[in-house]
Amino acid sequence: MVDRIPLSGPAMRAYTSDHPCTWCDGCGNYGIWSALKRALVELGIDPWNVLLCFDVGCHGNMSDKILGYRFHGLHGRVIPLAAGAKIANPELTVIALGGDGASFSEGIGHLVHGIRSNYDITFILHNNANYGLTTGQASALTPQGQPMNSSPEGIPERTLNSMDFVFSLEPTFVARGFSGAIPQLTTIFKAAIEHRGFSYVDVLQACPTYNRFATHEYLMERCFDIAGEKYDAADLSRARALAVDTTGRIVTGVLYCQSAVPSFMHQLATRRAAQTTLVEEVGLRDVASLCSVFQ
Ligand SMILES: Cc1ncc(C[n+]2csc(CCOP(=O)(O)OP(=O)(O)O)c2C)c(N)n1
Ligand code: SF4
Ligand SMILES: [Mg+2]
Repeated sequence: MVDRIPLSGPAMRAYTSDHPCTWCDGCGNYGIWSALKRALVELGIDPWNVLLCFDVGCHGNMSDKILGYRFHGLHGRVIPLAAGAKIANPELTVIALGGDGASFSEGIGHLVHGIRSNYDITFILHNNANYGLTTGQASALTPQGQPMNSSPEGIPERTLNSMDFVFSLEPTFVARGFSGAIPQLTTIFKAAIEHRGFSYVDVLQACPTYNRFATHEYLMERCFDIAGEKYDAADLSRARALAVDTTGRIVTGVLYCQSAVPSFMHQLATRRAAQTTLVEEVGLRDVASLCSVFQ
């Protein structure tokens, strides 16, 4: 893995868009945005070799604040979009970015099948523990009883333990980062991109406007980098126990990595012997006669 910006390859400006950011002051999306660009640059990935797929939400507004190929899809549907693109062109680096609202409610089924299929994509969860874009509604990851804009008395439902849920699906890569720790987040993103399978990265993201319970300061005090300790990231049950327990310190870093499980394309019998990508196999077709049916 490259630790510094390489002498050749893209520079940060290759990913720099002219569009100004519109996130609130202090929003954790700034940190995730910076770390993502830095990770791509440090890995020497040019913008024309990456596809960034965005869900709908505050985080999704990153789609025109960064360069590279980008797709801004429907709420909760980012994983199938990204998986389809990767299947069509396995040579692309494909990254999907989604919010906690989208990923653990509208799109939870896609998350389940993304992990079990082990598509070779990186999934970055912008976990601000609320529906930010729709002005601070409770999501499945908001603490039970926490007063929110749409539920001043707090929601009655129990909070979904997202990490326990993800580990129950036998993932091949799980990491947790914090939007205020950009160098560590960069290292995590690089490891996730390099993993050959579905990489799940939970980023605890500050949302000063609507999340008053897990603030930047709160996360700063509790987040602890496991990279500084002797740690075996191949031990699933230890990783799961560490990930689930956030009562004291919150363990961050690459928590689990299993590279022996083949990715979806390597399991797909019909593609195993293929010498070309599906994108290369798509021929040019004249669809004029087909369109005439609908005139
Ligand atoms: C199927 C569907 N449901 C709901 C919405 C409305 N909606 C748009 S963004 C959003 C909140 C997004 O929250 P989250 O996914 O956590 O992202 P954040 O804004 O917090 O980054 C909602 C409910 C929608 N566009 N489509
Ligand atoms: S509402 Fe929260 S997540 Fe959305 S831009 Fe503002 S601080 Fe960021
Ligand atoms: Mg959210």
